[in-house]
Amino acid sequence: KRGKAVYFNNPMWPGEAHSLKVEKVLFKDKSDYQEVLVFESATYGKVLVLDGIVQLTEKDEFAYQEMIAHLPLCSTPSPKNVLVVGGGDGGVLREISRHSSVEVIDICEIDKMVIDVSKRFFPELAVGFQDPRVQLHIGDAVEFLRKSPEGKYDAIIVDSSDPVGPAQALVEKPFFETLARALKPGGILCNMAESMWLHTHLIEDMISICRQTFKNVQYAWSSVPTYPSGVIGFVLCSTEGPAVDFKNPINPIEKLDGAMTHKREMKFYNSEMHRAAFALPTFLRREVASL
Ligand code: AAT
Repeated sequence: KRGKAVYFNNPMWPGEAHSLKVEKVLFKDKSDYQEVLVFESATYGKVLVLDGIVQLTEKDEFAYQEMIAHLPLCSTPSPKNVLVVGGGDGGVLREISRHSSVEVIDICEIDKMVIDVSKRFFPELAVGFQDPRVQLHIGDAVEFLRKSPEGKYDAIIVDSSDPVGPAQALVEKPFFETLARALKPGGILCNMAESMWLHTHLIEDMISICRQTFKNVQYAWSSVPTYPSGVIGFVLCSTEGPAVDFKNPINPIEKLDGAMTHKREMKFYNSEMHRAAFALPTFLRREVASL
């Protein structure tokens, strides 16, 4: 009885739980930051879980990684310097590497165990680390951005976990200020922004913080079956500088050499999905008043 109650106690989604049948636990350990679990599921392939929260499954990871990477990178004419916050599995790196204009891909992940586990169990994602443009920094992104040179990046992608545990500070105003400072004029931020069904208040807070720091702020979303409520959102922001029209990709993926010739074809993102991602249901527009 007590065991069952624990399932429904996650503060991010009280009263509900999503289950996947476990065929075999492949790895379980406690890092300095969180509990790391990998299991083989019956129907979604291998699954990575941090502190009891599903971060990715082999079956649907591409929907999230492709959207969080290409929504910002296809919204900027020729991205050169890109930073990933979190994303230690390497999936977002894999997607960024399709963009041949990119010269530097910095990644700041707090937990080395996530990287090691991904290299061992998720080679299709960890392949992202093999790109010679990738520079890995292991540490807290808050500290990394505090020290980052001003105006370095064309795009920053915050692929971080939910704001319980090590990612808590990543949804607070001082962090967004350091992100804005690290971007070039007209540079773009794409931030994982939870579920419209479960977290309208979190989304509202994030959007209002971003509006204080950035010029242009938009919300987009995508379907990811194994994330709570089956959807995940993204806040896209640009700094003062050339106007950015997020809804119409200026750097369409269909025109990139790397996009289709890459060893692994894309499965989710295309320009039509990009435009569709910004269409918002009426309740969300109403609840997040400024959208
Ligand atoms: N692409 C997989 C999806 C993730 S992983 C999020 C990563 O962010 C984790 O590897 C975690 O260790 C890292 N992280 C958390 N806090 C910090 C920090 N302060 N600095 C650097 N990295 C950090 C996200 C899935 C979203 C799930 C939605 N429910």
